[in-house]
Formats: sequence, C-alpha cells, structure tokens
Amino acid sequence: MVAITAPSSIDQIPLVKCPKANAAIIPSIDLSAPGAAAAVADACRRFGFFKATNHGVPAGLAESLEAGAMAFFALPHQQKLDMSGPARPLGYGSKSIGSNGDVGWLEYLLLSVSSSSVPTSALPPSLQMTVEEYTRAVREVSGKVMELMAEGLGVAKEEREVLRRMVVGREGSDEMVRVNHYPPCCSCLLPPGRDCGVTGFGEHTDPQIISVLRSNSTAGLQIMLRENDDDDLPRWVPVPPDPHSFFINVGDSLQVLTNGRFRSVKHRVLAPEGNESRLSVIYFGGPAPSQRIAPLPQVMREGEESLYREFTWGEYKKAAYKTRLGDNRLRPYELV
Ligand code: GA4
Repeated sequence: MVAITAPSSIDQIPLVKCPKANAAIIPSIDLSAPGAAAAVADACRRFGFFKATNHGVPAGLAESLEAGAMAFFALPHQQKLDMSGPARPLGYGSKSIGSNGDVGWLEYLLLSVSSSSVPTSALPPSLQMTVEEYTRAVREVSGKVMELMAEGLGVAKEEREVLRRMVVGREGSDEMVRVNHYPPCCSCLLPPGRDCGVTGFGEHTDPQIISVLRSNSTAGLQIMLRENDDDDLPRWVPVPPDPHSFFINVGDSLQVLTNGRFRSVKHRVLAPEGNESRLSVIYFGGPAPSQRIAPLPQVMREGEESLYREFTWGEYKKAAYKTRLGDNRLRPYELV
C-alpha cells in the first residue's frame, strides 16, 4: 500500500454524505450501434454523462497505462516530485487540488498532451510513451463522440465535425490527461458515527468541452442528478466502475456551445475503503485559448437568444484557476 500522507492528517479531508442510489439509470451507449447519436444527445441532455462501450480502444492500452502509473505512484514521494515537478498546475500533486485550498485523498499527475506540446513534466520514458499512445486512442474516441453529439443535436451532415474540429487535430488545442491515484483510505481513523465517506476528489464540473474517463475496477465516482430531475431519485448516483468502457462527461464549454441543451455534470469521487486503490485516467478535450465559446449557430433555432455572455477558452480557464473546485464557474457568464 502507498501512503500519500501521514495518517493523522486524514482529518483535514472533508467527509461527504453517501447516497443509497440506483446506478441503473446511467445510460450505456454502444458507440457503433445505429441510433447512437440520438442516445448520446439524450444522455447529454438528461445527465451530461454516459458510459461508452464498443469504442474500439484495445484493452491492453489502458492496462499498460494503469500498470505504468501504479509503478510511478509506488515510488518514494520525493522521487515523484523530482521527476515530474510539483503540480503548478501541471506535474505531480498530492492531496492538494488547484491552488485555492481544495484537498482530497489522492495523488495525481496532470499532463498537457496537445499534439503540438512538448512534454512539460518528465515521466519514466516507458510511461511517457504509454501516455502518448493512450492519448492518441482516447482522442479518437472523444472525436467520434463529439460527432455523434453534433448529429444528435440535429447539425447538418456537412457540419457535423464542428465540435470535433475545435479539439482534435486543431493547432493549439488544449488537451490534458490527468492520472488520479486514490490509495486505500484509513477509515479506522475517522470519527465514530461518521456520515460517511472521505472525499477523494470534491464535487465539481469540468471546464472543458468533453472529458473521457477510464478507471480500474475500484468504485468511487458519483454523478449528481440535475435539480429538475425526478424528486424520488437520490441526487448523488454512484457510477459502477467498468474498466472496459469509457465514461463521457459534458464540460462547461459544451454547455455554452449548445446553449444549455447539454448540461455539464457535477461529479465527485469518494476515497476507497478496504485495501483497494482506485486509478483513473481522464482525457480533457479543450479548444485553443483563442477559441470563442458561444452557442453554435448550427444548433440555434431562429430567434433563439444566447443564455451566456461569450468568452474565449483562454479567459475561462484563467478565471477557473481563481475559483474553488465546487464553485459554479459559468454563473458569471449567465445572461438572465
Ligand atoms: C477540474 C477538471 C480538471 O481536473 C482540471 C482541474 C483543475 C486542476 O486540478 O488544476 C482545477 C479544476 C479542474 C477546476 C477549478 C480549478 C482548476 C482545480 C481548481 C480548483 C485539470 C481542470 O481543467 O479544471
């Protein structure tokens, strides 16, 4: 087991209430099936989240990345820091997320993986190569999903690449990969009668257009149902892990690009109890800093007004780094 910190400091990590919820409502979509576009759009409208199967990425790729990452995280703390540099925001981080006081029971690597970018942190060469190979494959999945999203939104065939082209193969686009390692949590040190889990990664929405997540088989991820959903359902829904599938998140920028048709999903991760570790790898698809983020003309109805004040991705990202994880980063841009 790898300890990320002295056990007594677990009391700095916030506790969260756990739901008794029905995971069966999370849509699972076969990306190659007829009707995938409509199913994707429906899931993005209702949840901002879905599971993607039949994605074409060979299982071995994610398994190699998982093995390489676990070997990296098993290194002594100082060696991880020396190798990758402290997360500012790119690099190796432990417990601290962003620079405004958010903490969680995890350690991570945050990497820039844009096709044009030179690696900013040094990884063991074999891990670097696996990250690159994995990124190429997951970038394709994100591209395929963005095309299905556009089709499901009713965008004309000739223009269905509109979303994909903002990220995939676009000069200067802002793509990142985050590898999160949640070690087993020393729940024996928690207060008696606690209610009930230790925060691995606190609730937040992703600022980008799309995020594509893959984890090992340890649970922990939860998504929040939207306010106006059926009141009978608990609001936090645990996402059963599935190492053979990818989980797709709608990000804040996609919410704006679709003028609120798709909604960014609030999600969080609880630290694992028992003696399992959770390892997740997330690809974040963001556009170039100069990209204007405003509702796409291809999805707007005649006379429809934008719900948001327009911004560039560079402006939004800069502002995001001044916020706390759980803040609503879109609120300042909402037009009432
Ligand atoms: C959330 C999504 C991605 O993990 C991330 C995170 C980033 C970071 O960890 O550096 C942020 C967070 C994320 C949003 C608000 C700011 C920035 C930490 C934080 C408190 C890499 C991203 O792009 O935004």
